[in-house]
Amino acid sequence: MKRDRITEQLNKNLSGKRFEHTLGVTYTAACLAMRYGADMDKARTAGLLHDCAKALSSKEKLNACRKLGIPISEVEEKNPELLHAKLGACFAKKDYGVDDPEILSAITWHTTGKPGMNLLDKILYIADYMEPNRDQAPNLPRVRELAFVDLDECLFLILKDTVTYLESRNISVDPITQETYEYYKSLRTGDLNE
Ligand code: DGI
Ligand code: FE
Ligand code: FE
Repeated sequence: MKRDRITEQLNKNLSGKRFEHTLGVTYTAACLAMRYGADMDKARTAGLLHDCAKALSSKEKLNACRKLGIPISEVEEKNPELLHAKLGACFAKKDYGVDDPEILSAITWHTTGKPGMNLLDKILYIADYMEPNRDQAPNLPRVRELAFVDLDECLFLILKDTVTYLESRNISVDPITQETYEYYKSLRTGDLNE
C-alpha cells in the first residue's frame, strides 16, 4: 500500500490523538534518518505504522495474538498493551502490505527495544519517545538533544528513565526491556566485554 493510502487508513482507525502522535513519530524518524543516513522511506513507513494495532482493547489484543499465533509471554498476559508492537508488525504485513523485514523489526521492537538494535530499530524507538507531542517523560530536552548526537547514549537515557518509571509505578518490567537497558548501560562502560 502507498504511504498516502496508509495514512488515510490510519486516520480512520486511530483516535485523533494517536494519529497526531503517529505523524509526530513519522517526521521525527525521518529527521533522524537524515542525520544518520538511514533509509528515509523505511523510517517514514515504520513511523506511520508503529502503533497501528493500538486501537484494540486489551482483550482484543490477546484474542488477535491467539488467532494469529503470536506467542504471549507471562508479562504480556498481565500487560496486554505490550502486544501492540508485535501485533502492529503483523497487521503492517497482513493489512498494509509491508514486507520489508527491517520495517517489521522496528515495529516489533519499538516498545521494549532489544539488545543490539539496528539503525532503523533505534530510530523508531527513539522517535516514539521524543516526538513533539510527548510531554510527560523526564529529561525530554536532553533526550531530544542526545538523539542527534549519540544514539546509544540516548537509548541508555530513555531506557533508564523507562525502567525507573515502571518500577516507581509497580508495573512489571518486561524481561526484554530490562535486558535492553542492561545492554545499553554496559555499552557505555564496556562492561559487556569484561
Ligand atoms: O505506544 P506508545 O504509547 O506510543 O509508546 P510505547 O509503544 O513505548 O508504549 C508505551 C507503554 O508501554 C507505556 O505505558 C509503558 C509501556 N512499557 C514499556 N516498556 C514496558 C512497558 N510496560 C511494561 N509492563 N513493561 C515494560 O517493560
Ligand atoms: Fe507503541
Ligand atoms: Fe507510539
